[in-house]
Amino acid sequence: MSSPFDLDDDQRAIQEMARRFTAEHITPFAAEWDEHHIFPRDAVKAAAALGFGAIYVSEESGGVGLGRLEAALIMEAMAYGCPSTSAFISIHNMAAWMIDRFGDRAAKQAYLPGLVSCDLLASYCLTEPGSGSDAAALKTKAVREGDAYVVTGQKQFISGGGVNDLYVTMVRTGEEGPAGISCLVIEKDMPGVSFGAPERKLGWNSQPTAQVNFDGVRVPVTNRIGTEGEGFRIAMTGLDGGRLNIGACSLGGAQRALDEAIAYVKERRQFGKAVADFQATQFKLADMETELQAARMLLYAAAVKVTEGAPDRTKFAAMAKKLATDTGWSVVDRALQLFGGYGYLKDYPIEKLLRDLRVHRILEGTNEVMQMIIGRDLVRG
Ligand code: FAD
Ligand code: 2MC
Repeated sequence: MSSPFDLDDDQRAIQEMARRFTAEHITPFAAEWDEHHIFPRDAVKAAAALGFGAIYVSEESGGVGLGRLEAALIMEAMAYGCPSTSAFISIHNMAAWMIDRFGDRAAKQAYLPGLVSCDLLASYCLTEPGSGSDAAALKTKAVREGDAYVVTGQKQFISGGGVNDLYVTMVRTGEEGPAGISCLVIEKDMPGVSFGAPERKLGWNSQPTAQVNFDGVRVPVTNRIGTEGEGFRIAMTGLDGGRLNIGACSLGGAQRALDEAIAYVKERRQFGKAVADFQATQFKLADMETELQAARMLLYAAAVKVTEGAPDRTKFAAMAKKLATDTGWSVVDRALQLFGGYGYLKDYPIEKLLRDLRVHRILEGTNEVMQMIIGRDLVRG
């Protein structure tokens, strides 16, 4: 894979390390994890040993303290082996960073050492049965009683739901709308926390997705991240980075599909020659490569903006997420076409990539929500 950016030596070393890790710990097992719905806890722990559980958590808190471009390089590399597993690690990184960036000393001390080593795994809980895209309409209530909040409500589609230890949860502590939302860290074992059955999904089978229920859960006030009413901004700030990572997962999965397709068409013969020798094939590959590199360039540029806190970072993260996930899907679809009927079989990795990448156009904000963020920014007076 040639890079569109002049990555520096450190970035290349990080990329290389993530590729080697993926080849050893992820790629050989991904099909089995998918088929048998195995959550690869050991592989996640092994990733944490390289610092991949806390890529942009500060060094002061025990993290690696890297930027978002480095995170994207790591997510992209791991997604080459399994987009679902890479995305799971990405969500953990987002939740850990939120605690590091907005939590007070007590919350950081309580949770970050375990999160960095992935002895503790974290979920991000925003979506509810009645509020997906309109996230600020969430209803999960947290009522202050002395030194605790009593939390009641339901979160829907939570990645890692049931297996993870911590749930970074957006709750309503005040008025309707975004200003009434706060962010709490809720532990799996707190009385009143329960989980729905794992959802049966098209892809993302190496990690469970489940409803998380809160029934009068007493959460210490010290587990609040940020001030009361700051939760929505914290949630959205987390997603600026999360969306880059999901885009990077699409790039990695699509690059794998492109590489597999190139190898296949060079071998496969029809009409007396290799399928690679048809100009139609070469034109298709040319478009796949061009579109993938363009999406990668935008994503890396957006990552630098998020690292730097640029004023237009949210718009760029949204543009990058939309372009990378739409392009990733379309590249994998064309790769499957180049495989002919064999692409549809589980004997090859393409159909899994297609299933895994489809959901990237939906989660961490649908691509229509990305258009909304970009469009609003353009017409704002
Ligand atoms: P809806 O919001 O009901 O949208 C339905 C359709 O309407 C979509 O096409 C949408 O784009 C469109 N639409 C909605 N509003 C508008 C508008 N104003 N203009 C134009 N079109 C619009 N959430 C979490 O909080 N944590 C997680 O860990 C998590 N993991 C997930 C894992 C999986 C496998 C899946 C499938 C989802 C996960 N989600 C998670 C939830 C995900 O973020 C939501 O599914 C997503 O935000 C969309 O919400 P929704 O499904 O309620 O769709
Ligand atoms: N960074 C910082 N602050 C932000 C922000 C960002 N990226 N985006 C919004 N805010 C602030 C904004 O400035 C405003 O604050 P103030 O009133 O002080 O000016 C406040 O938040 C409310 O913002 P909006 O007025 O834009 O809120 P609105 O309700 O109109 O819509 C929208 C926001 C649609 C962008 C948001 O609801 C959204 O992103 N929806 C999609 C939900 C989503 O992405 N879910 C993903 C769940 S996680 C997941 O899927 C996983 C797999 C983990």
